Amino acid sequence: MSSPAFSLSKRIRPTPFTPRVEAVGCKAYTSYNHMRLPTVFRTFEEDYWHLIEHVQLWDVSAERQVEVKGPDAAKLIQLMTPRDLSKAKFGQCFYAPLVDESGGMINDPIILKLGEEQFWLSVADSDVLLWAKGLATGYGFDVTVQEPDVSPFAIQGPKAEALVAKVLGEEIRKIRFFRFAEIDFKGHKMFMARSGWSKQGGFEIYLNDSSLGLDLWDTFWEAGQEFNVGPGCPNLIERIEGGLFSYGNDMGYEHNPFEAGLKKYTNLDADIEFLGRPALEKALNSGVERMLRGVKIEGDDCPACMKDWDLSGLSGEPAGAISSAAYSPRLKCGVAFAMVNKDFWDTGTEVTVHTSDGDRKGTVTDVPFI
Ligand code: THG
Repeated sequence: MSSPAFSLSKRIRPTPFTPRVEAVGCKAYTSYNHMRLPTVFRTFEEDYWHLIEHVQLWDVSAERQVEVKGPDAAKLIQLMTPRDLSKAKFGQCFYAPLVDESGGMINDPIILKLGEEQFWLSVADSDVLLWAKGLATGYGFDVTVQEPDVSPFAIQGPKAEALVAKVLGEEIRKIRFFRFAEIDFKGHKMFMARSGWSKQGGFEIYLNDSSLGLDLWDTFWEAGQEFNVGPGCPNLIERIEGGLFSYGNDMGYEHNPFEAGLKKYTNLDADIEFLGRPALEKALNSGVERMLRGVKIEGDDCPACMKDWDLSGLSGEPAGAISSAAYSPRLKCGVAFAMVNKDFWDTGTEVTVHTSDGDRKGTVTDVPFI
């Protein structure tokens, strides 16, 4: 049975790189922040091997920036997240859960501090722009909240550093993980961070002028020939192996950061003011009933692309649900994330995975898998 195609229109916005992404064989998009995010070029598995062996150019423009600027910027940003940003400095990136008044997750962006009064939230797929505008208006904050013309372009893979050094100069090797610096691309100043949604290493250039998108792509493409550069995108297999959670798939509004496995980015002990603090304190004290965990699934493939499969204990009790799954060519089994009920979340617990292709044996594990 073939599934219907997804109709593209202006509401699923093209990016500054779309013509190139399509010219080099993008096979499918997902919609992310109302924009096109490529999901596959050759096959998930071919894209995966190429990513872990070479270097890829990724159009991750859909990771939109929500810019908060003005005298109350730091206050508004802190209000949105339980991660302590009081000591944040220019040049640092922070992975942080955003939570609402009830402690539910609104998003899990990377936060960049551009100045004392200027931040970018590099957001996952939910409407943080509207949430931030609403808060700014409701609290009467002296800030502007807008989406600037900024489109992240990622260079990922083991040869990424060599390629980026060739194009932008040896200095870039000094940029540390989750730090950003100003770069010069043909006379245009932009920010670039050592970050990206893979565990293979690499950089993200925050392209700040859409009209330069094709030139940026072509420059890296040509310089990358000697490194076997290829097109790529966040890869389902690699990101599950590496323990990278996808907002909207693995967690959403209905989960708090503890359930989402993001406790280490939640600083309840810090003297900071954020929405949902009472709810999160309560959740921490009473403990949560479910948590995002890894599940290894037996078998030499992983069926279908929709993975909303139930889990049960060996005597049939409900144990949770799978949220993402793929076959791992390196581990030679299925790897999945699942929201797992408390009684089953210990490492090594055996469960039954009710896949669309029949039942499989599963074992609860820690993430990352690799
Ligand atoms: N890059 C940029 N924006 C983004 C993403 C990105 N916005 C949406 C989405 N991805 C945000 N989610 C994540 C999740 C994990 C990481 C980055 C973005 C990540 N985590 C590190 C890890 O797991 O190893 C740890 C980071 C830390 O501990 O500080 O890289 O990819 N621009």
